[in-house]
Amino acid sequence: MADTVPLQFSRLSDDEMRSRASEFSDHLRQRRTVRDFSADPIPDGVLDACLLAAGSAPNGANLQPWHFAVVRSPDVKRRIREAAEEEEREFYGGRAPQEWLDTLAHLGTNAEKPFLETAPALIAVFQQSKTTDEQGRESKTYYPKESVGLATGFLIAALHQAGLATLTHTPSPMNFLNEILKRPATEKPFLLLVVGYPAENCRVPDIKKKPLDEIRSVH
Ligand code: IYR
Repeated sequence: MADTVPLQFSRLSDDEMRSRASEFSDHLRQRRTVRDFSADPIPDGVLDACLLAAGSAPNGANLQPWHFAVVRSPDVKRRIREAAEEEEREFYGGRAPQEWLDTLAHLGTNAEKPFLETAPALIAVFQQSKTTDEQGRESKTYYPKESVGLATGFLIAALHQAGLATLTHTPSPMNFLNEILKRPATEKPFLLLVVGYPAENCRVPDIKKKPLDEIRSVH
């Protein structure tokens, strides 16, 4: 058992809880996936603060089985775009079953991914199957996919809170990310996050989220 420290936690009034919950909810509900990015740079320090938030996510045995590769180099972004578009051309050109393409059609996506070069930053999120714990011992990780999913959720929320737009991009397979970013085979690409500001006059699909009574039951 690790040493213990006092929990930092402050209880809020009922009213304060309700107003914080609804303000946070309203703010997160404004987030939209953006596919049309401006090239404007991100201020120094913003991404690192968001990554620290991501790294605080709950995870299996506190092994923190994630790695975030931040890409700002135009040359590396270009190589990622070329490799992703190659996969996407196969996906849209035959690999994806027609049923999948039909379900996706309303989003208007295709194999062209110019945002991978336009956006000021890409964050490749990797899931580690092995990691080194605080004592320097190598360990197999537990619940790596769930852990990395939670960390990515924290990251997307933090980036939104910081005033940045994101796109969750998952070219499949994404193994080219290991090669380009020189990550070991024990790390599996989980998601490629495109980060920046929306282009001027950016438009997004007119889609709706399910209402509460469709996503929750009370027991
Ligand atoms: N990875 C492809 C296809 C795609 C799949 C789903 I499911 C989406 O919600 C969006 C896109 C692409 O990025 O175009």
